[in-house]
Amino acid sequence: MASEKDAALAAVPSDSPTIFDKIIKKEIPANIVYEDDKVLAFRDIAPQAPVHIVIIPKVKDGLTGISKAEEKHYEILGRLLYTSKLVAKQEGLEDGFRLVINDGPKGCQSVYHLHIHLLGGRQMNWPPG
Ligand code: D5M
Repeated sequence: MASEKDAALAAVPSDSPTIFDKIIKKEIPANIVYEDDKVLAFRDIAPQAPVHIVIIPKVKDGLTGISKAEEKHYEILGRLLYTSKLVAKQEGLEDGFRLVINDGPKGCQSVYHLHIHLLGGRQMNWPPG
């Protein structure tokens, strides 16, 4: 199986629909842990920690990644961060957690629909790989 790095290097940055659009439309199954009108959160298919959740905007609106953010995205960016905190609480991560946004090939991004990784349930290390 390809590593996350291999998947990221093979991914072609584009604004085309991704696997996350299929999850949003419920065309493929996902373990959804939080949903509202703007944001969806589901368990990562390849967890890197006991708790590993992906938090995404339901409407991409050009946000293939954080590097494409514009002023018009202020509100959704804030909602994504705030939702990350809500989900961390929901998952019982009182002792701490990590939020990660990968961007572009060197940032190890493999899915071009902005997402925040919420990782927890184990001791994190620094620096990250
Ligand atoms: O993170 C993209 C993440 O998306 C990666 O950790 C795997 C996850 N992923 C990919 N497909 C699925 C499905 N179908 N369900 C749940 N999670 C999924 P990146 O930062 O782009 O490398």
